[in-house]
Amino acid sequence: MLSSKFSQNLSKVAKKTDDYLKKFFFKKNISPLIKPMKYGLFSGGKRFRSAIVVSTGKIFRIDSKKLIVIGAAIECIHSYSLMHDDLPSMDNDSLRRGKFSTHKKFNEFTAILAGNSLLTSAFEILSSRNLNLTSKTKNELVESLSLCCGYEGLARGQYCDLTFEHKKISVQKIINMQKNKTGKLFGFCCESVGIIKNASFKEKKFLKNLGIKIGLLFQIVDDLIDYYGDKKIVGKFTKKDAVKGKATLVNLWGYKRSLSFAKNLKKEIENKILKYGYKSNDLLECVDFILKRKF
Ligand code: GRG
Repeated sequence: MLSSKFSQNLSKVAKKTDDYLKKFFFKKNISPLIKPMKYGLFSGGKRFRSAIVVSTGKIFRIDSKKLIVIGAAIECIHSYSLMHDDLPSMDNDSLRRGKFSTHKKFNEFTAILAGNSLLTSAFEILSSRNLNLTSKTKNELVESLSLCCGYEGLARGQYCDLTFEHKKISVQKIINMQKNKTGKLFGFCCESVGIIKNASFKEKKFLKNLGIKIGLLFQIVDDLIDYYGDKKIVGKFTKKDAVKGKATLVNLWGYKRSLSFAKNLKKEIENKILKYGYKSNDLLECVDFILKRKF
């Protein structure tokens, strides 16, 4: 069972993130791309990445307003990645978050351009004057987010995910692909807090690796949900990974062994977080949610 305190916290963070994003895009209705961008962005995502930023920030007592801005930038990139992931040339999915994927609702070129625009919006948000951080800190945030999205991060992971289809891929290669595809953005969720705090290089690296492991766990559970989940609850078609010959632990090992791997990974993550003591309770709740989630 999900703790009601966690559900309330997640809803609060989701609302604050959405409020920020609605305000950010409010005055920008002049572009015809705003409508498909908003469609992809406000289609009912959990805003879990934003919750990871806020919970990690709590450990270091960082002003939650700044954390919401960082979370909003990350959610733009996350929504962009889903819009492109659903395209016919990628995973070819017509359903996302219980609604038509953006290219089904509009068309392919619109989904590509609206996605690209959400990517650049993330950097517009991070470099904005309204974000009360020094230029040095903003530069570091922009540099780190750029690295985690592109050829060494999400795009690389997605490239491997697609090229690995219907091939026999080793466990280590699957894990590396998932760390890039999903883990790196979670890595930035945690590392960004260290950057704002002006933490040591060692601490920032620790936070980044912690986030990558959290993201890996999130992806493995996503694959478990694809195996057993209900389309109505998940908001997208399930049982696709087997048909597509996706390189996942579930397809390689089966459900039981993958679940046991996920449980051990969760323990490893919890042990790492414990060094922060009681201030890390919210982050521990987030990690707990990952294995309990049904959507
Ligand atoms: C984004 C820079 C960039 C490149 C595009 C298309 C692509 C490269 C990457 C796709 C990566 C991808 C789709 C990863 C899947 C991650 C995942 C488990 C998504 C589901 O996340 P939830 O459950 O979704 O948080 P909601 O709908 O709640 O937001």
